[in-house]
Amino acid sequence: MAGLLSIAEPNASRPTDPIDNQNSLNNDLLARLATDATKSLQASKQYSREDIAALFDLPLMDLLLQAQTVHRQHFAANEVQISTLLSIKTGNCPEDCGYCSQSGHHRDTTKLQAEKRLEVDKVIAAAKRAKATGSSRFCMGAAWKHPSAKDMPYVVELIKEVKALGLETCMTLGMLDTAQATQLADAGLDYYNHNLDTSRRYYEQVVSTRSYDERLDTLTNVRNSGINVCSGNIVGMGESRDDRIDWVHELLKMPKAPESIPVNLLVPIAGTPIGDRVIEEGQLSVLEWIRTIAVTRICCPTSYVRLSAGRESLSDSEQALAFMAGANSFFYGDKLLTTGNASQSSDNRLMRELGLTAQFAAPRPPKQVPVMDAMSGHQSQVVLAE
Ligand code: SAM
Ligand code: DTB
Ligand code: SF4
Repeated sequence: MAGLLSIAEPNASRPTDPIDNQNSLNNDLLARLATDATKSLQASKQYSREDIAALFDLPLMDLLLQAQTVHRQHFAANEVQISTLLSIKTGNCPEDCGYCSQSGHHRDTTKLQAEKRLEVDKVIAAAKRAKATGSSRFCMGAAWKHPSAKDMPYVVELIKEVKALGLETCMTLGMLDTAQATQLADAGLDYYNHNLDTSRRYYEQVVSTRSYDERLDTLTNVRNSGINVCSGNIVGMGESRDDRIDWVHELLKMPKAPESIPVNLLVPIAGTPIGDRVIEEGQLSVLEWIRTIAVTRICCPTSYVRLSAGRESLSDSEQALAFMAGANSFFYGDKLLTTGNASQSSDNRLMRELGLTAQFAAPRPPKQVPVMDAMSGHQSQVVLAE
């Protein structure tokens, strides 16, 4: 157990009270965590819903220390993956997500200026700028329920051209069927982002135009296509701690945890139902977002956990705590999709001050298929041309 927490023996002479009971529960969990962390990379399977709830309940410093310990067992301690985001089709989305500036359902109140598909050369110019400033992944987002047949050649061209620059590619285009997922995989897409956003229970208070199961179906199609899965949440929409626990539990119920997990902090956008409510009632404590990051890190030890929306409003110290909690990826660039992001200059300074370095791109290996030699019966892997 070298390097892990030392667990204090409970003091038998003290009377038991609810706090003592909680502490001994925490100590049991910490002892198990210390053992689990030395086991296989599949540790994510081992946490039950009760375990996840107990992790959220840990004293913050215990939780942070444990999360940072798990982080260091699987990743270079001070290395972060850097992505840049670009909206390739903005606004007028037919979905009614209660937090989103881009929903057509809220356009009279958000007054967001909708835009058509961005021309390929403009996307490529933005990707080149992202590469020049140190990003290893370029993420393209479109405000669609799902891509249409006529959108597919456009997104396939973007994937190929962005990859040719030596960048990893990520897209978030709404729902995908199996054929679309395969088409994107064949084009070489490295990651597909599709967030569950919250628990199954709270989801229906957030969006009414699609179901949680439809979200899970797309994630299954992405996983089966061989594209890496990027799937995260939003913290601070008015959901409860139980909803955050259930969201983590959903990740663990998947056949494999997502390779990338963005933990968004709600950006309350005036004119959206959820944004307006949060602006009026006040935001959730940032420490609860940090707890969510730490629990996600412990439960999904080999996933990249990304600081996504919400960084613009955070102090250096709050962001440092988020990295301490095991986050190892963030969006770089002055804009997210429609809202501002922490500025590049403040991120450069923060990385220097924290001693963080950028990880270089590691594109998804080419697709391989098993083939059998008809004469000898010998099986081998063949690399498909992209
Ligand atoms: N339309 C696609 C979809 O919904 O999958 C892709 C774009 S959508 C904007 C991507 C994600 O951004 C959402 O799932 C949500 O998690 C996040 N997001 C959108 N608006 C946000 C906000 N105001 N604050 C925090 N996260 C937000
Ligand atoms: C994700 O989880 N967060 C990013 C990315 N995936 C596409 C989007 C954040 C959007 C924040 C609000 C906006 O800029 O419109
Ligand atoms: Fe559309 Fe995505 Fe915004 Fe929902 S989150 S309204 S699907 S762009």
